[in-house]
Amino acid sequence: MPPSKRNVVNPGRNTDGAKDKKSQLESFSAGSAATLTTNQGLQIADNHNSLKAGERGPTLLEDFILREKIAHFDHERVPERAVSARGSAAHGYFKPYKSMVQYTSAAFLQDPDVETPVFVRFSTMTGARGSADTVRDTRGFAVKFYTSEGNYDLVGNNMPVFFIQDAMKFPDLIHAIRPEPHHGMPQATSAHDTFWDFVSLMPETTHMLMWTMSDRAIPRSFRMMEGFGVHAFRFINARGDSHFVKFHWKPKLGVHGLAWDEAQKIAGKDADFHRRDLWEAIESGQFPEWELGVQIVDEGKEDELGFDILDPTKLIPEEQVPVQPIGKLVLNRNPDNFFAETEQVAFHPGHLVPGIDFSNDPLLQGRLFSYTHPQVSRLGGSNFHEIPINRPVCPMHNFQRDGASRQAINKGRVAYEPNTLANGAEFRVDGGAQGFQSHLEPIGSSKARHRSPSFDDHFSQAALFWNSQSAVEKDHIVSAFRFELSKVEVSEIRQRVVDNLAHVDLKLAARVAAPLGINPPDPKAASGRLGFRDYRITSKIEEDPALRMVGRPGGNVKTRKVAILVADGVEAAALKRIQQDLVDAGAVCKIVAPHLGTISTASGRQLAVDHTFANMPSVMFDAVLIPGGNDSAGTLATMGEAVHFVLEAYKHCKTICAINDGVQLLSTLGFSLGKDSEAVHVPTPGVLIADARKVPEGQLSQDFIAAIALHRHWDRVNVDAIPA
Ligand code: HDE
Repeated sequence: MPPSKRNVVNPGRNTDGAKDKKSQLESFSAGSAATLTTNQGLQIADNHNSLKAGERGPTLLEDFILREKIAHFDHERVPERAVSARGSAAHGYFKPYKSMVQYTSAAFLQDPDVETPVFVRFSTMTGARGSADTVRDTRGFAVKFYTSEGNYDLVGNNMPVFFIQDAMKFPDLIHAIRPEPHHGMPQATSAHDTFWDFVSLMPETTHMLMWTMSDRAIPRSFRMMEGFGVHAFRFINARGDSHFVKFHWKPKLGVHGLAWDEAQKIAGKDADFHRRDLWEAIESGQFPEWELGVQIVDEGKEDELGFDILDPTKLIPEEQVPVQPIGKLVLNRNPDNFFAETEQVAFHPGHLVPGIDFSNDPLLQGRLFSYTHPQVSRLGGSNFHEIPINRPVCPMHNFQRDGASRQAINKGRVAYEPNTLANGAEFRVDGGAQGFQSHLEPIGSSKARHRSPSFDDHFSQAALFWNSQSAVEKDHIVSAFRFELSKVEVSEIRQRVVDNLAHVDLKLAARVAAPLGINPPDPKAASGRLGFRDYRITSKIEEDPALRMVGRPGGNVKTRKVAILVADGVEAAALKRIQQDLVDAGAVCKIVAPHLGTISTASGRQLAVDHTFANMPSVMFDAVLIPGGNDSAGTLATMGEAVHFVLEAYKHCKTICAINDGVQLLSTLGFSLGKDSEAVHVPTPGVLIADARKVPEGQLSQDFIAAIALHRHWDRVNVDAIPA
């Protein structure tokens, strides 16, 4: 096709696309009214009593009002998604930094003045709709862009690779990771025999296993996760040139994980932890932001990467191809109705716009068949695109007709193409230059049902990931493998996993194996096993700092939650100053006390209490402040709940600051005020013990804020010895 006939850039229709989607949704919204009616609009006089044959008689079949209400209730539930059932979503916008016209004709990537409305849904992969948020799992990161050329869905994850290389294995993977079919347990976790049985026989899963055993699988917040398109896609420009592209979402708040013990406790104390965190941040005006980044590889140069760009178990190291930031995503509005929006939104990697196209990644190709089916079964038929959250903001017209719950009233006698009867002239859509044009990739090969040998390397990037981790992150990965495998009952499975891990790193495998009651790892054990490829490429790089989470620059305290532990007699003066500084820096402070209501300060004022120790445990916070006041500290030091609060915060490596007498609460940890000359004593990373009289004004706040901004102090001493 001549260049002039290819996709013509159709720039955004206005600069306020975000408003278009909002007003579209508003036209469907319903509020409450002063009267109640049936679904037919008939006013209801009594919504408390059914119609009976006499006051104490049986209910009459005639009661159409009762029947309508109960019948609707009976059908309130729709099937949950087969994967990613548990999710949480928000509205926002995307804005490019500059025109990407050189690479793509996609309209939403052309004009830095155009905001494209988006709806983003985060999810866990494995658990049921009612499962907990903080389980160890991959997170979905699905973005629907309502562009001026139609909806574009970037349906990715918070990890840049996937377990398997070919769509054919997806049902097996999901059957293995889900609750075991005979007894339906365990929920939302991979820590059981069937998962590890499957992955131990599928060494291509090894790289993804490294990611899921890392702290990436227990994010502190959706707002602190990276996102990845995973597969290679294509950018196509107006001349029809193709470049391979990998998509990245980089969170403004950094990439942070929970401690594993903390994640498990949160799952019980607040199963909605991530959902609540996203909701509250948006409600409070602290809008989460990500940068969209791309790694672009010239078509024809992909062989120089040293691995197959079509293999979804491989990432392109950022050291090899840097990520260019091309725009920003801001989430600034919570949904009005969870079911109507978050539950009914229908993503599909095949929702594409001109200027973007697929690669032949066999996992991506399989996804293109899959996503319509669950929407049809979940959302009641083939008209799910008419549900408000799924409608494009640009005009939509075709001759698809009828079906369950059809909304559009298509007028006229013409429901076919070509035709002359619609407008008197011939209407024919056949080889036009406008609209979506598939990339014309030359294909000249025979059919083949086998894996390309270029997919045979299963370990080199798992090793790259391992080598790129900091020492504490390595410790966490080892602990995660140990935890999961210790739940596996069949010892041969445990053995197979560590024998595979020996191909990543022998020391890693030996550390994992040590407490599992099995033999030391044997790298030779797997040789000859079906599915095992003794083939390894030489990575062009040894380490990639972008693969670690710890030690990245630029942390801050925005939206970090600080617990202030008080009882009657607390010294409020120093506390008020620090509290104000924290709030000014964007942190959220909550007063935790033995009871709700107020407590009396040392100077006789009243301080309002937000939470009690019983209703708000330490795992809900990022940092702890213990103000001075002999009576307050003395009371807290005798309360088991308060002592446990700080022990647990210490064990989870959170920043703790005690002022003056507040240090009494840390005596179980063996900490006391520093030497006479010391204003702020730091006995171990992230523990600040201050003598308020000696600290210069503002200094303590600064030190405390800087320590919280580091997220966690994973290298803290004696953590394993602390009972909490
Ligand atoms: Fe999905 N996936 N998937 N997936 N996926 C679904 O679609 C599927 C894959 C991802 O918030 C389902 O509407 C197959 C990779 C996300 O609504 C289903 C294969 C990645 C979401 C489906 C994959 C994903 C889904 C379930 C292998 C990361 C949630 C309900 C060929 C790049 C989207 C639905 C949301 C959802 C199938 C592989 C991400 C069953 C067959 C790889 C984030 O259609």
